[in-house]
Amino acid sequence: MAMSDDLKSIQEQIDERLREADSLEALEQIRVAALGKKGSVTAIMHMMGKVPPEERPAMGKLANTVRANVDSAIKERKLQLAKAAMDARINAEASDVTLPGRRLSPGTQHLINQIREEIEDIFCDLGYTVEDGPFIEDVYHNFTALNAPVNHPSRSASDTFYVVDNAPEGKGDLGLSASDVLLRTQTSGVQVHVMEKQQPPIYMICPGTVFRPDTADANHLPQFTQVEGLVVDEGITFGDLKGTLDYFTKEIFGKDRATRYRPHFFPFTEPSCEVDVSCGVCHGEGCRFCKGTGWLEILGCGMVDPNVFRYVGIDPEKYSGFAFGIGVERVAALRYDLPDLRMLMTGDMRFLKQF
Ligand code: 2U9
Repeated sequence: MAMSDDLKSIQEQIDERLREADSLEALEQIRVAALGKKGSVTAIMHMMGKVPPEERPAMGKLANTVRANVDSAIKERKLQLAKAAMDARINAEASDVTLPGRRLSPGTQHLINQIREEIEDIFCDLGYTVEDGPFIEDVYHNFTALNAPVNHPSRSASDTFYVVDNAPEGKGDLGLSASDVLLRTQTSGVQVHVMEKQQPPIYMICPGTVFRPDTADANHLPQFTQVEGLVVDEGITFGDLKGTLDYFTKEIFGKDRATRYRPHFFPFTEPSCEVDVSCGVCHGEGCRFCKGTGWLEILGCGMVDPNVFRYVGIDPEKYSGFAFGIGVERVAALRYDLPDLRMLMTGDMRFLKQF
C-alpha cells in the first residue's frame, strides 16, 4: 500500500530528524515540515479523498496515528531539550557549598576613639562625669577665665585659629568682634562652663577635638584630641592629684610602669607639673625609644589656680582642686610606637585595621 508506506517512511524520517534536533527552533521547523499547512503529514491527509472508500478508515486511522505520534514525539523532544538546557544551566551555575565563605571586612573604631573611650572608662569607674562643649569658643572661656594674661603668646593668631567674622563692621549676631571668637585650643572652656553652672563637688573629664595652627608633621597635628580633667572639692590636695594620675597611668600603660612629676608652668594651675611614665622598652635604663632618658612625657597637670575659681564664682578659701590634660594622639604614639602622628589622620585602612 503506497500511501501507508509513505506514511511510515514520513514517520521514520521525522523520528530521525527529531533525534538530531538540538534546539527549540529546529523542533519548530520539523513540526511545520510535518504538520504545518504544507507539511508532509498534512499533504497525506489531503490526499485521503483519493483513497478507495473501503481503505479509507484504516488509512485515516494510520494517518491520525502518524500525526499524533509526530505531535507527541515533538513534545517529548521539547521536554528533553528543556531538561538538558536546565541541567547545563545548573551545572554552569552550581556553587560549591563546601567552599569557605568570603571574610567580610567590617570597619573598626578609630584608634583615637578607642583610647578616648578607654580613658573615659577609667575615669567613669572613679565616679567622674564626662562633659561635652562647643568647638567654637569665645576668648573669655578659652583664655581669660583660665588666668591667661592678655599678652600670653597662646592667645596670638599664630597659636590660635580665630573665627573671622564677615558681618558688617566686624560685629556678628553675638555682638562679638572677630577676635572674640576662636576654635578652642584646649577643652578647658568646657570646665569653665560647668563651674559657672555648678558648685563643687565637681569630678569631671572633657574629651574632644582641639585646634591649633601648627603645620602637620611627625609630632604635630593642627587638629587633635584631648582629654582634660577637673576635680574641685573641699580639701583636695596634690596627693589626690598624684594618686589619681598614678592610677590612671598604670591603667593605660601597665602596672609595671612608674611615674615622675617634673615642675612646669601653666597659667591655670599652680603648682604645675608635667608627668612622665617610665619607658616601656628599657624600663628606665635609657634606650633609643625614650631618647636615652628612661622616661616619656605623657600629660600635664596641676592644682587649679585660685584666680580660675574667682572667675567662675567658686570660693578658693573653701574649695581646692586639680586639673590635667592628656593628648590622646600622644598616648597612641607612645603605646604603639607610631613613627608619625599624621598616620592617624589619613583614614588608611591598612594602618587603621591593625588596631
Ligand atoms: C580649668 C583649670 C585647669 C587643664 C590642664 C594641662 C595641664 C596640659 C596639655 C596636655 C597635652 C595640652 O594636649 S596637650 O598639648 N595640657 O598639660 N591641661 S592642666 O587645666 C585646667 C583646665 C580647666 C578650669
